[in-house]
Parts: sequence; C-alpha cells; structure tokens
Amino acid sequence: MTDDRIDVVLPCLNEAGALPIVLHALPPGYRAIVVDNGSTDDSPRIAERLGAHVVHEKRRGYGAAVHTGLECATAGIVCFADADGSLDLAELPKLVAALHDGADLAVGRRVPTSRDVWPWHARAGNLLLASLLRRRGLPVRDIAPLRAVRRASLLDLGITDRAFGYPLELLIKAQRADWRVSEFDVSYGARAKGTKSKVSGSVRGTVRAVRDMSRVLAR
Ligand SMILES: Nc1nc2c(ncn2[C@@H]2O[C@H](COP(=O)(O)OP(=O)(O)OP(=O)(O)O)[C@@H](O)[C@H]2O)c(=O)[nH]1
Ligand SMILES: [Mg+2]
Repeated sequence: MTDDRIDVVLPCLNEAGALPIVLHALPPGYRAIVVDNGSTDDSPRIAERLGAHVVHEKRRGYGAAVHTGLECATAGIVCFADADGSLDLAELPKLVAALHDGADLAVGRRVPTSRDVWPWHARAGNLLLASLLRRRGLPVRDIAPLRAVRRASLLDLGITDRAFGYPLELLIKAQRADWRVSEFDVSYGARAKGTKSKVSGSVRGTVRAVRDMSRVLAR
C-alpha cells in the first residue's frame, strides 16, 4: 500500500468517447482504476493507453464493477466516479480533504450545469430517496456516484448489491454504522459526446435502477 496515493475506481461500460476527457482531469497523485464491464468498444485499450490500470469484471452491473475496483485498489483512500464524462475528477480533492478532516465518507451532490443534463424522472427519484435517507438521519441530498472513502472501512461495510442498488445500500449502511458523512456540491454535466446513456436516458434503464433501489430499501 502507498500512503499518499489515492485510487479512483471508474466503472466503465462502452465509454470510449468519454475516457480521454475523464482521465485527463485526474489530479496528480490520483491513479485511475478503470473497471471494464464487458465493453464492446475500445474502452479498455483507450484506458490503458492513457495510463489507467484496467481490470475486467465479467458480471454486468454497476455494483459488480465498483466492488471489483475496490478489491483491486491498494491505496488507503479510494474514490469512485462515473466514466461517462458527466463528473469532473478535478473535484475529488475536496472530498478527500473531508476524510482528512474526520469524515468517514465524502459524497458529491450533483448540481446540473444545464437544465437538460438530468431528466426530471431521474432527478425526482433521487430527491425522493435522499429525503428518505434524511429521515433516517443521514444529511444527504443526492444518491451520489462521486464519493471518497477509506478502502478498509468500505470493505467492512459489506455491501452486497452488485447492480444499481449499490450507491443506496452504501448510504443506508453508512448511516447504520454511524458514519460521519460530508456532502459537497459537484457539477454534473452532459455525458461525453458519442457515448450512449444507459440509465436515466432510457425508460428501460430507469426501470432497472428503480427496481434495484427498491430491492435495497425493502431489506
Ligand atoms: N448502465 C451501466 N453502467 C455501467 C455498468 N457497468 C459499469 N457501468 C458504468 O457505470 C457508470 C454509471 O453508469 P451510467 O450509464 O452513466 O448511469 P447514469 O449516470 O445513472 O445514467 P446515464 O448517464 O444517463 O446513462 C458509467 O461510467 C458506466 O459506464 C452496467 O452494467 N450498466
Ligand atoms: Mg451517467
């Protein structure tokens, strides 16, 4: 383990068009671990060429990809972000700073950079889930895809969802474990040109995300 390096896990399903933008924004001292989740485009080769550590996860699903990335990480602090260009990795150091200031988990609250980047149904679903979490005592306003956490603590939390319920299960378990959670505004832009929306941009994707998250809530 290296003490000062930070690992950044990037789940990736056909994000060839986004990876150059995403990886170029990586701050110094942050190492990208791109978890390729069965891409049929050039994602793994592009990621490798840009200096990322690439691992492969055959089981489909966001949770499967991020969990494998966590297992492959070796840094004490691990960050997570989407690989579609919608988030800016240059914003990660403020989340990491919160961990140094005593937080157990730092998350991003997505603030859309324009009205059309976040479809109303996805946004409404997120707001509803976040309000349920606040009622349980967790001060969050988003179910964020951008987060920083200590590797060992996250492994101890024992998240089992391997699909789109993963981010919600993480927050629920963090609250049960009495974690100190800090949330920061982060900008949320359009996914990179030439890449395809898989979740919020399609009815099928939205239905899958709602199904996975409801399963987590029902536990
Ligand atoms: N949809 C999907 N994304 C995956 C999967 N495995 C890894 N990912 C990656 O997980 C990240 C989040 O997925 P996105 O498709 O961007 O999900 P989203 O941001 O909720 O919705 P859209 O950007 O509107 O599609 C991206 O970097 C994907 O490439 C998977 O099995 N399904
Ligand atoms: Mg996205």
